[in-house]
Amino acid sequence: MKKLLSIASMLIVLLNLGGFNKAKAQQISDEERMEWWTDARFGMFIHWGIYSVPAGFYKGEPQKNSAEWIMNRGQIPVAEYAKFAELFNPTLFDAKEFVGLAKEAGMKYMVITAKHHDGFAMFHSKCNPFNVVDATPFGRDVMKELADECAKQGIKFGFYYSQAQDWSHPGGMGNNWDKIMQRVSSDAYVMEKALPEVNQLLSDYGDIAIFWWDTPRAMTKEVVDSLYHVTTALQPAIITNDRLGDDYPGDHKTYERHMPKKKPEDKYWELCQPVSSSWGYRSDDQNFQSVEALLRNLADASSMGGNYLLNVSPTCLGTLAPTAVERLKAVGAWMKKNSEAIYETQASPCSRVDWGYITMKKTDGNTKLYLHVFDWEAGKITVPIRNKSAKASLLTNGSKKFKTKAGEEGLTVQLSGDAPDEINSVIVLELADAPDAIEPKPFGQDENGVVAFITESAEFENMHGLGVKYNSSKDCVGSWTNEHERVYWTFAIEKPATFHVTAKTAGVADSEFAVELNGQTKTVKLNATGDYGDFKTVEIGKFEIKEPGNYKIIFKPVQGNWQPVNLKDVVMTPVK
Ligand code: H79
Repeated sequence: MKKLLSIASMLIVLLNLGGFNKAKAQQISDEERMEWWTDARFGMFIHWGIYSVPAGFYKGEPQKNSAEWIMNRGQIPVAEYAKFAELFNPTLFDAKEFVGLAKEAGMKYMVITAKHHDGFAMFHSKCNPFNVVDATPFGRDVMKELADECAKQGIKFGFYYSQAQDWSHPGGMGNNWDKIMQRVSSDAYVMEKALPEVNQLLSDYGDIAIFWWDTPRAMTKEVVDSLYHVTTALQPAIITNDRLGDDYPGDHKTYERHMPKKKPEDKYWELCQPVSSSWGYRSDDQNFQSVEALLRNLADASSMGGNYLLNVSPTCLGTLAPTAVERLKAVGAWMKKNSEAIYETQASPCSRVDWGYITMKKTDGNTKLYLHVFDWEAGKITVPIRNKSAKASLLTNGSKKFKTKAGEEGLTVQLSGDAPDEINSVIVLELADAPDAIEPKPFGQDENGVVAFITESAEFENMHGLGVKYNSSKDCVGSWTNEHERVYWTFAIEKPATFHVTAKTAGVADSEFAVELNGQTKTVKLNATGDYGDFKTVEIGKFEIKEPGNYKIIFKPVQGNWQPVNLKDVVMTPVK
């Protein structure tokens, strides 16, 4: 393994990175390095590859899930998959138009798939002929065109690179279906392909603002270290995510598809999400998020201090579906008038509100709260702060003022007239003092001392927000296939007691979980109920709580005995 590290250092010596030391000498603090990224709040993700040729269909059959997984879902042999490259000819692609669209939408950065799990390089890879220049009739380095255009138009540019999986290289992770492939070691893959390609991407494409790793499967510490070393040595100001290796936090946390329910504890985080169902282009994917949903996501992420990386999926002709363009332009029209409430803002100082979202800007002792009002019909809205006075006016028209009134629950703003924006009207609340937030009463016991957990409020320990999650159609916790994932609720106890805990589970095989509360653990066997929708009550046992305070009830799969179950209706009843 030392070999890998020495390869990494050799590459750096070979490239004679005189700049390396210079960059080190100019090293900036993490905070300075992250500043543009935090200010930006909104970026464009692009999943583009030769999977846009089959566009979700193989041999006439739709393949399930996201289009970039088609090689895996269809168990397509490498030689056969390579034929899609011969059909990849995106003659309508225009980097200028693409970057222009990101800009028009109000996005400040762009991250594009240089190589996805399929192993195809969307750039002119020097070590791998399976690339967009050498293997397609198109023959243009689309990454170079986009990198140059982003530099021209002032958009920060970054690469997505799947470093562990590679279904076309015999040493890459993930391909267990191509029986012709003569496997080689994963070290060979890293040394022949991943490391040189990452190196090239960081050397030949100008300033690379972001490196977006994905699926850190079975990455050894040596590989992670050498990839990390090359990245930061070549582009010292680069921002990397938390997906390089399991124990490598990177600069920011990632959430995939699902918005965190409450503000993450991490200082820097980003939600990535496709504008429709699939990341890569699927010809049958019409499930576009509405403009309202997109504006909500942007405001929601900003109100919790995070970034929103919204994905689009170019076709094999190099264009976007008209609906995707329409959605981005609509978001852009809103941003044109209201971006002050997004860029350079901080998280809301308050807990969630039911009428919309709050973002904040603090400058020189002066605090502005931006009230993103989605529910104008409410007539009046309450901001949960104790501050007595504030000036309220419309962001898009400062002369339009609103009356405010201090009360028990906070400062109420009286809305008047028609909604200024069809979706999200922003009111600027200027506070004379620092915001003094009113904390909501924590969830806890009812008048009988019972704690009836709301299934939808469950929290999870999962990977990047994927895996176990709330299933709204069955009102249960579901997709719990991974035995390392946990489900928990936090709650407050005012009247201590011994509690009898029950829950409902459903599953098609016998399973087992452990329930932990206040230092006590009960292991519970779960009998198959026959169907994932057929719930049966399970007795979890008795737990003693002697002190009032805040607690957490945690459900953990028993490793080795775990089979997926759906979970709902967890109840703690005081024992008489
Ligand atoms: O690039 C996008 C995804 O392809 C990638 N991350 C985003 C940004 C990603 N790779 N793996 N995963 C996300 C998580 C694994 C999902 C899986 Fe599945 C569940 C793999 C197999 C089952 C979803 C369903 C993908 C294929 C079938």
